Amino acid sequence: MKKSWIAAIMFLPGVTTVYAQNSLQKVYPVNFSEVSITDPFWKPKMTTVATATLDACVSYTQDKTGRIRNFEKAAQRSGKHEGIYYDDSDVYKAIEAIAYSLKNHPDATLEKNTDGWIDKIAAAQLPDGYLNTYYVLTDINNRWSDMEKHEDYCAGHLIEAGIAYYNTTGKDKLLNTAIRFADHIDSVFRQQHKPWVSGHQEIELALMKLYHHTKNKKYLELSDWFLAQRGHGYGKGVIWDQWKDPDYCQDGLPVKDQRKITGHAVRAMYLYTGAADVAAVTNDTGYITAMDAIWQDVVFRHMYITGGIGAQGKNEGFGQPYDLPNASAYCETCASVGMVFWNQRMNMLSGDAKYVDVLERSLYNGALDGLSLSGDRFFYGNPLASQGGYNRREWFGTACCPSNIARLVSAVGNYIYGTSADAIWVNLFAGSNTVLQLGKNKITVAMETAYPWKGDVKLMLSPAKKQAFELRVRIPGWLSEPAPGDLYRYAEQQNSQPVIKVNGEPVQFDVDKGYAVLRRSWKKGDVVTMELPMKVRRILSNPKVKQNENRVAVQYGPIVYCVEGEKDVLKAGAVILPGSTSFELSFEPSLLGGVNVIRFDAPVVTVSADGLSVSTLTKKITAIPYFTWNNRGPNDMQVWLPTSIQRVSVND
Ligand code: FUB
Ligand code: ZN
Repeated sequence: MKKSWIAAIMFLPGVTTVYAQNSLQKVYPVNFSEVSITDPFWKPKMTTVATATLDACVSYTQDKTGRIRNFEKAAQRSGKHEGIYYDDSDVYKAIEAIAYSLKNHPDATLEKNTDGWIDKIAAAQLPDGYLNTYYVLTDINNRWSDMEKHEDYCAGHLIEAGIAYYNTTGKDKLLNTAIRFADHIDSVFRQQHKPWVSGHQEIELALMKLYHHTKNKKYLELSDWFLAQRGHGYGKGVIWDQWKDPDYCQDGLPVKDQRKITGHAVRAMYLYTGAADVAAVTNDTGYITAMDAIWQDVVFRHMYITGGIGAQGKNEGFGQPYDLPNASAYCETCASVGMVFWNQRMNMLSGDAKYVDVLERSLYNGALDGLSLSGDRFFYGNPLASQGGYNRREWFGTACCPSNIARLVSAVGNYIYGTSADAIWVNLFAGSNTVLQLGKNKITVAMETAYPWKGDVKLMLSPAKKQAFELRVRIPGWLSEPAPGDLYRYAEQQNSQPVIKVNGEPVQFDVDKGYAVLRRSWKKGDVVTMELPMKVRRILSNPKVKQNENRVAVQYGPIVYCVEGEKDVLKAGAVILPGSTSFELSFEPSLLGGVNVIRFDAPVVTVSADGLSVSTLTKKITAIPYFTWNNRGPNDMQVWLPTSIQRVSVND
């Protein structure tokens, strides 16, 4: 197949973005390293990750489990492998998170310790470039025999870590180790036309980062090659031979022929992120056609109101359309992180704000829920209802989620701004400063906001020289609907629009794919303000979601709320929210790190002491942001509240 390779695009700090002619890519995300976060919501979270989450990752990786010891032993080529065959990836993901965090929180001790890890990792690499402690310490002759054994997945995380660490520190040891492993994979498989279906996708997106970093087309070709391996019956290993379920890892059909979401949620998200990255460079519309359909399937039929995905534990992934159990919702933290990655890429390819709407929902709800406010406790799954026995934990045997949420939060600056040849794009609302290159001009941009608690956003633009360009500001989709498609709708329809002013004067604006487009010649000191009318909204599910029948969820801005129980005082499952309920909103600075709460009078079901009669008592209920639940002890919780007594229970 003939491919038209497009000019390389660099996301590296200080490197001017090249807008490829005729490229399918519409938006070029601004890298987090170019964005300084001043935001009252995100900055404290980044500090918590730097001070608590990374400590947890380091101590569990290095001291409390054998992950680093595995590298020490592999360097000696002897010793017993500790843990699970994919544990190397946790070390790499922790390094990536550390690298992002060091950018904003320099920490010489942490950096020195990480340098020590990197020495051990590099020492464990075999002379031919292969690097995997599980096979080095078990039977190296078995390597590359079971496509599910995550060798390429670990390679992908090594590549991401190597690039991140180089970008922050300028140290290239890990990056060079990663490049040698990537070259090994290329020579063993692609160059020899030997089939290999990744049993857990990740390497595709990582190779695309390596391609952008090195500008070496080999990595782009290898990434595309990995994508093209799927769907031809090449799979070999437990997924294929024992479970007989190629759809589990999206290998039932060639990627370009896929139209429905299947299987393991994290695998799917990483696959489509990589496919979008490839398509953005090769202009391969086959991937885009497939992903448009798959995205609709995910968002219209499989997505929780929290932006979480993957309803089932049994495959850590997708079930039947509209089957969205709440108490048993799997909604792995990593899957929400993957939703952020993939939706950013879909926005980049389309310039359509609907993808950022979904990204925002997953980020502020499904993903953030994975991290305790203290930063050192984690949810692996993120259910939408609990009887009280489900709590964040310090760590997990399979520990993919902690470092994943750490790397996402540390690099949240990745999702705020974008540029294109003649436009600046504002996607997320977060206090920040950046300097963007537009043509030969530099535009200093500052944003101030109390989002997500308030809807006022202030943008200050100062081009070095006066310049005409478009400022494209996302009009959040939650103003008119909870999510694209008809899976959810507001109980009270109300299509509110923002008020936008430039230098204090209200302006008319066109709306293009969910963005307010402000065209003018911008000059130093221009100020744009946007008022997003926020109000408490009640959300109903599509009736096909049986679990949410006669239930309602509550949202304010992008934040989904829940009711949390209180021992001996309130059972979340007993709270009813009838249609007539009126709400009071208030910001509570000292509650749960400072949050908006929603108060309402609600009938609460009480059962008589003899258990024979049931009545309701009106109580004042305080709903809290879903992502903050389980920070006040092991309480019960519910997102979808019954509208009448008939539906009372913590549903599943
Ligand atoms: O297999 C590696 C990671 O562990 C997956 O992404 C998670 O779903 C968990 O299974
Ligand atoms: Zn995970």
